[in-house]
Amino acid sequence: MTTRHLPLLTALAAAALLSACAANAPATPAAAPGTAARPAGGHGLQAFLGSYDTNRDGQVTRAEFDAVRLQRFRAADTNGDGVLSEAEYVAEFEGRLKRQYFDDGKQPDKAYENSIKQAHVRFAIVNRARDGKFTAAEDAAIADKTFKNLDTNGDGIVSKDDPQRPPQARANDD
Ligand SMILES: [Ca+2]
Ligand SMILES: [Ca+2]
Ligand SMILES: [Ca+2]
Repeated sequence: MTTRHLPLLTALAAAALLSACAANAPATPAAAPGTAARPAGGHGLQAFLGSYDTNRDGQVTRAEFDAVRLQRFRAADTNGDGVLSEAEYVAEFEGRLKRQYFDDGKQPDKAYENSIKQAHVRFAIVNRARDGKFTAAEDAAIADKTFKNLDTNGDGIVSKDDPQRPPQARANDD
């Protein structure tokens, strides 16, 4: 999925990586645009199940995934105009990150600051129209891609039965 994207996206992703490295933050795997809304600070299948498996049966159906995404989008839209501004988008992410730090008994640190910076970068990526308004339709398009990337056996359910490819392998094919 690397070659067909706009050079600007690549540049933005590179900028995010560079700033993360410059601050000696723990290396975060390159965040592909398709994985933009992954759980705060979490990676992989476990984090995905933790966020979206609402009935805790060990698998995430498309209905569960879509319901949580929509709920999250609506909760983030604090002024209720149906779209997310950059501030709303980042605030929603920061809320989840804060909760996670609290749950882990950690204080905000350098990695925390970097995560917030990356959220700003991600907004520029997900807001494809560059109008400062992240729409539910834009979110749905990303969600679709995220789900299909994880549902590697293509049965419409994300579970441990889906062999997960390492991020590197995922970045190099399409
Ligand atoms: Ca479930
Ligand atoms: Ca809004
Ligand atoms: Ca599956």
